[in-house]
Amino acid sequence: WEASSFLPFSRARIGSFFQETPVLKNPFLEDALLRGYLRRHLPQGVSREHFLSDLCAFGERVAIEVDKWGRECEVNPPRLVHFDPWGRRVDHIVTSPAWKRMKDLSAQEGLVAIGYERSFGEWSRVYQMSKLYIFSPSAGLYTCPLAMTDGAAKVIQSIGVSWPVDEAFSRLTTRQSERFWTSGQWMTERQGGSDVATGTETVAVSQTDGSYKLHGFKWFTSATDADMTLTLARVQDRTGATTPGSRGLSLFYAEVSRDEDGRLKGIEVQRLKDKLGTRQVPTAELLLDGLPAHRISEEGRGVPCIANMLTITRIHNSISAAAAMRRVVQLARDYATRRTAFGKLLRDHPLHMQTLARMEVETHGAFLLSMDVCRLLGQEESGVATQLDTHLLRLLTPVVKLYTGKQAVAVVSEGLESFGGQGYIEDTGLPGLLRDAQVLSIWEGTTNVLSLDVLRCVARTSGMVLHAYFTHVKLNKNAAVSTLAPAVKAVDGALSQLQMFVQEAATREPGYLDLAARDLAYSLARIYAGALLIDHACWKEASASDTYAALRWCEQDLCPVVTKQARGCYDPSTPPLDSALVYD
Ligand code: UCC
Ligand code: FAD
Repeated sequence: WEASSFLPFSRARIGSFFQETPVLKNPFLEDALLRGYLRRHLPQGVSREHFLSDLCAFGERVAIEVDKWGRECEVNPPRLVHFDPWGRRVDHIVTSPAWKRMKDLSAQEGLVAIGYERSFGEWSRVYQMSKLYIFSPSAGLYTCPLAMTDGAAKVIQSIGVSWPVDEAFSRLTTRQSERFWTSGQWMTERQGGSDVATGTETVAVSQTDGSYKLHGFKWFTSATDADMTLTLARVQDRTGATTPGSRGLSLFYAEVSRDEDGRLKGIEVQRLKDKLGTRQVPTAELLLDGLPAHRISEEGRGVPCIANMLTITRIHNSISAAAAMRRVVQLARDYATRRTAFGKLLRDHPLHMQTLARMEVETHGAFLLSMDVCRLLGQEESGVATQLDTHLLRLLTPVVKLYTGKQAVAVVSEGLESFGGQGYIEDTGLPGLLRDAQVLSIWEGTTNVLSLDVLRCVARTSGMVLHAYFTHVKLNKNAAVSTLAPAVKAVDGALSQLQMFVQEAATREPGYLDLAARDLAYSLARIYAGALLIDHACWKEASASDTYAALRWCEQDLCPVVTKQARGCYDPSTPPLDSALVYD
């Protein structure tokens, strides 16, 4: 008689129950909304079939192969080697093999190229961004260099593809992995990431051949293993003087290269940042000590010139935000079919399903907002956009970036909880999703800075961007007499309230709108998403869930700026009260 043979817990025996893990399935096939959106919008024909079958094949590859590389990027983060064994300064950023595989894959799959080949006309951006949406949560943040690469290509295209940036353009947009380059975007300095006009200390010293050498310190440079960069600096005149503020900033193109001794030309990598998330990406502090560069904007027009890059990277950010939400929902709903609590599967607990459904509603909104911006971008680039479309793109780019960035943190955080304690366990890969979501509202412009950008673009266009917004948010007449009626009523009402707010706010004291900026941006996002959800639910092939999602979305406060106004939140008396409260 051996006592141990009857005991389920002894020595190496740790019990017989092991929880089944959540399984990542093909993210394209698993995404009814993405597939529905594409079926609804893409014109029928050969291209459409190619488009959809490519996405399906890519989705399979992401689930089976790429997701593992993404995890490898996370557990094998980049490191900086300052010196070689003999003491020579080399500043090598050592990245994982998986990170390098991501670069090759990105070129081969055309993750930047598709946007420039334009084989699908005005739908090329939707195609490219659909691929990135599928890729993003498995990409080990390789989407970060891709966003900047796309942004750099866009800037080059906008100024004209000629020397000295023609070779760069062809490399940024190639599908040949051995030729493919990525780009950095070096804007932030120690004094300012939002306020680059004040914060930029980097100077550009002109050389006799017409080129420049840059001297300065870039405080945040992501994906610093890039082959080139676009960066801002102030041109020095003969006396060494520079022009302060935004009007003193010019845009420069620089290649990141090494001399015969293997040293970076004109760059010292000071250190890599120790970050909450995005650990897969090398983010460095760089001393620019005579970096050879070419000025590619007119003198003093650096910010408007790099704005094209900001537009692209902000759209990528929105897509990644929606994708993070989609991924956590996909994993959570799979897990709910495998995990039992209180005698039944999680999927059979109505309260748990309500929680996941709320996450799904947010994901619906984020997806439709982000894709609509991609649609507008594609239209603009293929010359079919109206002036109103162009205005709408300008307005919605910051609105959608700031709104989806915040949604992603909330939804991914809720998503982690749906795995219980396992959501907090590092090697499930789930905590990384939350860490990486947190950056989405910080880089490429914080929530407040983008809210103020919205106000500035309204002012600069004399309200034309808002006119475009109010013109575009048209509600389907049939929807008003269907089950969607409550949603239509809510959006209609919120839209009228918003219109009244805008008219009234224009008459208020300076600073009033600044205080309302964030709530205004949220209102613009929620109302627009409501209209998109209703519109999608009106599609003849829409599902009952599409209708349900629209109804649920429109139950929230769609116009918080009016709700808060009514509570006096923007009155001149509030700033001192806010300050007093904060510093009490
Ligand atoms: O964070 C960074 C990279 C991270 C990695 C990328 C990952 C991407 C996603 C990946 C997904 C996983 S790079 C750093 C990003 N930095 C920012 O976003 C800066 C945030 N600050 C702003 O956006 C500010 O609003 C500034 C810097 C643009 C403000 O500049 P100024 O010069 O002080 O302000 P102004 O006066 O508003 O703008 C000057 C000119 C104006 O044109 P003109 O002179 O013709 O009137 C503006 O209309 O620039 C024009 N402009 C724009 N045009 C300014 N912003 C824009 C815009 N967004 N679009 C078009
Ligand atoms: P600040 O401007 O100091 O902002 C601090 C706070 O003040 C924020 O909450 C902001 O919203 C608020 N605030 C600022 N101005 C106002 C205002 N007028 N009204 C109300 N509120 C305001 N930058 C690059 O150039 N290239 C990169 O590759 C890059 N990579 C990055 C990678 C990571 C992981 C991170 C975290 C950052 C990266 N950045 C990069 C920098 C990033 O773009 C900036 O950190 C960001 O734009 C904010 O700038 P800041 O850090 O100077 O914050």
